[in-house]
Amino acid sequence: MASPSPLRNASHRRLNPLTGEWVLVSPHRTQRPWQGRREPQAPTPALAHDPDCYLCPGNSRANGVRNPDYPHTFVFDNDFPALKADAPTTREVDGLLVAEDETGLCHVLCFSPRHDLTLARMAVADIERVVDVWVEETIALGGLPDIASVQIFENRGEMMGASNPHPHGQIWATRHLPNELEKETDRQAAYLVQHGRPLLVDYLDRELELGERVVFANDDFCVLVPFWAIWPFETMILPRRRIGGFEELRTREKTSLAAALSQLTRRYDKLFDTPFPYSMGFHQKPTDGALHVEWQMHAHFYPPLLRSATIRKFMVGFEMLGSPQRDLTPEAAAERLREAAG
Ligand code: H2U
Ligand code: ZN
Repeated sequence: MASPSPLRNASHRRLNPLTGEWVLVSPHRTQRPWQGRREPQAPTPALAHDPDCYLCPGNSRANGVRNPDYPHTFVFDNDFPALKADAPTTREVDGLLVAEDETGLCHVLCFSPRHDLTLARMAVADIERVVDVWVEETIALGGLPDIASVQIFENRGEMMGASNPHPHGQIWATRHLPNELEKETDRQAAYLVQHGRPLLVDYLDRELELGERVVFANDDFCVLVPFWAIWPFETMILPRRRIGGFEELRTREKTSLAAALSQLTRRYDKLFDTPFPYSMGFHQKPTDGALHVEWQMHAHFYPPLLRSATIRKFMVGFEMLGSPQRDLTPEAAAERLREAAG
């Protein structure tokens, strides 16, 4: 959609080319009366080391195992994993009732020994160590037989169900492609066949030409609010060259990715003057042994906040039963995030 577009002020729907799904945009609804107020800010953890935290160095976890005195990052097998490495290979089909085994590995990654930090408050050099672990985990888990996908993610903040304020993320490696990865793989593969270029390479080229949804860019990565964003301040981090997965990152690109993560999370915190909750994660090429030249790795940030530190967007009603809907346009959200610099 080249601007100015007649659709811009009317309700319309936008296609997500990565999934084939539509989002409803209702820009006129932002003129609705709003009697909002500013809430007291959520306190940030004051302790650098919390003796009651399961993730702090030297402490015992819920199952009694003691964490090492780790100086930077720390990876461990999730003590309550959603997946186990061993399950019989079976598939049961009874008409519409279809089930099959799913196996995999669940790791927890502490980003820092400091209990009171978040990505936004960590030094770029320390975030780079987190990126290094994501590379190592992708290579180690992705290299295992029977692992088709390495899904890296972080749930940040109580609002997103994070169990603990200690900065940490998770890595789930699975035998089958999860839904989102399967959709994105199919759509990127079809686009490559049809256009001869990767979908997200073409997409970023166009966004950089238009500029209106770009939040910021460095030498190797661009952060933007996608044209088809569902969450009010949803963003993507996209590499500027074609990179299928973490193991393809060059040294300089790891630094640039850490810098982009730092800058984005700082802007988020600034937006409502609160530690910004989100679910974020990286999509990368499947580790099923195929080349996957259609794949462009990227991060999705899905933050729920809409208007303030506590007023969030709910995905209910029409959104659960029909399609996601938003009032604030992606262009307006990008502008707000551009303004939240510093
Ligand atoms: P969140 O990312 O949702 O906060 O989850 C953290 C994970 O850490 C969660 O999956 C695991 C939980 O099972 N965990 C342990 O493995 N051991 C513990 O002692 C506490 C939490
Ligand atoms: Zn801690």
